[in-house]
Amino acid sequence: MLLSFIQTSARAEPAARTPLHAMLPLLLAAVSILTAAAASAHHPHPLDPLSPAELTAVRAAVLASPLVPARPLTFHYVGLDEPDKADVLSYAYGNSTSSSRSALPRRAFVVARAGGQSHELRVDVTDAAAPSVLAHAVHRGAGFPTLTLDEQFAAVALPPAHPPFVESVRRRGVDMADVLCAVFPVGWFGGDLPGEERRVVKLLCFVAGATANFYARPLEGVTLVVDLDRMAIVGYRDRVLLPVPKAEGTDYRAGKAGPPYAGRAPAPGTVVQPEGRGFDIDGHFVRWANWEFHVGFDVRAGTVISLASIHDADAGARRRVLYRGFVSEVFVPYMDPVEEWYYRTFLDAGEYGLGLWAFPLQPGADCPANAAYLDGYYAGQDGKPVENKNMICVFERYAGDVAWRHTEAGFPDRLITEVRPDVSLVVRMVVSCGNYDYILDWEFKTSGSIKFTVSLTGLLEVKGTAYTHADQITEDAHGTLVAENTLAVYHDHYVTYHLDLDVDGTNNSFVKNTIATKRNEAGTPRRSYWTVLREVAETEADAQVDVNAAPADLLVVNPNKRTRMGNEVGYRVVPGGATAASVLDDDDYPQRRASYCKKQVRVTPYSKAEKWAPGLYADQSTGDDGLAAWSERDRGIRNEDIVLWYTVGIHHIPYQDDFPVMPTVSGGFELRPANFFERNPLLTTRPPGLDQPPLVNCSCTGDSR
Ligand SMILES: [Cu+2]
Repeated sequence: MLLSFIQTSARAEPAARTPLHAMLPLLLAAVSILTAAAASAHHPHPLDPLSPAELTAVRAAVLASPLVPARPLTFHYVGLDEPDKADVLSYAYGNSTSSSRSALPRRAFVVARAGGQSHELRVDVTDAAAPSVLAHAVHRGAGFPTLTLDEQFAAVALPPAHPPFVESVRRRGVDMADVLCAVFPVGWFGGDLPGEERRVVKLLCFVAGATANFYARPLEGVTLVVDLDRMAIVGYRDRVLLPVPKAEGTDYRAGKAGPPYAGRAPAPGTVVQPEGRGFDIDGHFVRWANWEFHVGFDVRAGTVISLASIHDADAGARRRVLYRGFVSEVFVPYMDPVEEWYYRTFLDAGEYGLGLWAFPLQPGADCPANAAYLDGYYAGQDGKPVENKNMICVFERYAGDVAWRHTEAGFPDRLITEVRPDVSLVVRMVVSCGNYDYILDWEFKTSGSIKFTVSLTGLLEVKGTAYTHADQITEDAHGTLVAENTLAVYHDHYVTYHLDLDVDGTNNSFVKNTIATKRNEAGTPRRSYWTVLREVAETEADAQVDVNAAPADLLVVNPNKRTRMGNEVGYRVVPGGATAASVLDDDDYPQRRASYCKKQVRVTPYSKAEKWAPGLYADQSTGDDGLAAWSERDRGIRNEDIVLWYTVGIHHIPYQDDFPVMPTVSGGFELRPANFFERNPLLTTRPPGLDQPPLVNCSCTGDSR
């Protein structure tokens, strides 16, 4: 949302001294704009993200197309239009050898704005030297595409030239050179027929001054409205005069927040892998231990994992787990109904772009010393490729955990102990979407599990207030007083994953194994016990699950594949500590836009068009073309190609400990094999120390007690 990264990356001076109008040129210097790179000698994999050369070709084709003659034309989304799934599967798992596989077409899906309309284009770039527009349509429904960085920078440059704003800043005794503004989507609150709404955003402004944490110092009460198509201020209100919170105690930068540093520090440490990394990165494919998967990038979703499969040593075969998975949306509604806050109901992926707001990871801090890094490329507003360095890291995690163990003390003459240390592979991206930071991890385990972890950190969104002590608060303050004149407002985070699971094949079913209490009628002294009621979901309605409603195991199974014992092979969805669901009223507008957030689990039949939970056009969306609306058709999902949608949810009541920068809080879930393997796939893993140096944990078998 804002420009704070510029000061640290491109300027040595304190952030506070950078006036608003100086921001845009700095940004342009801070990112490297690439010209067309030489086309790769190799065919890209069909799921590879668009290369710089392909992005350049997309731009050329769109700008040359007579279908969209209006200018200026701005690019809001350019992403891979992946080939049909059947074609990708036969490419990836078919019988042909890699040398004989013919390349699939390379196509881009584009959303551009021109002439006050949103245009959708499909562009073929199979031959990047001769790209062609295959299809074009004008979006007629509600909503607008993702905001570009350039238009946000242009918008936040407007207020200092707006006389009423200058007066508001003066009234608060603030130096305009210390003021920074940020772009806030307006949400949707009824009104405006689709196609008639204006593409507007609100601007809220803050004071940096002596701190980098300007979010902690809002110019509360001042709201500007900007029409992005006209790039002009079309609304202004200075509703209430409140103190600007002081800068003292808000900075988080080393040297500003300390010394003194707190307490005794942990000893320095690093991960050493004497034989080097245990994984290979071949193009976009990562191969590690028994796992193989493709790592892609999308400017809206960020990391995209595809074609994840696991080698089953007992079966001597590679088995499919996941076709494609990514974060579909991050919904963050705030819970203060006043004028300056009621509309803060962010859809971070659709409105801002998770990949767009992912910044270079810091080696040795964001990711351990043994990490490898992947770059990403996206199209800027002008369509030219922009390089995003070190955006995804991949590393083996030696956390000191145990994969499995047993000590057997039952023999009178000896003690048997077998331990296998846990090592996993993490794929990480960090999204710094304005004030908040999301650390998004995919963790692959040799047991076959995939763990999804969302870690929240960064800066709270706070509201200026007259309160200086909690005792003064006599009515609902909608937040926690975390500092003088500073209320951290209640809000939610809903991170929704799109997971096209293909468990051991394309067609799967969704199974609910509900724990049900039974009365004992066996004549033994027990009064009750529980057993499992197994239900296979027939349609989408059967698979909308509130995981807190009743204890149950939720599985995606392949009804066409069974273990030797006759159990259907499957994967289990294991919620992990962040299972909040939205408690807003059903008729509330943000709830209608993200109504899927009332259930953590949903299942839909696979449709290439159904990627984005709030719909393709998230900005000012109405919910009429999103996950919940699609599911109203209540399509069949039994033994079909199905997609699991899982929402990690956190009700966030802030506390003082979260201020001025929040210690990381994590939640997530796990996909865990459930009758997928014939037995524990780690049974035959070699214990460390047997024929290797004892580097991690230990394993010992002996006679001594
Ligand atoms: Cu939060």
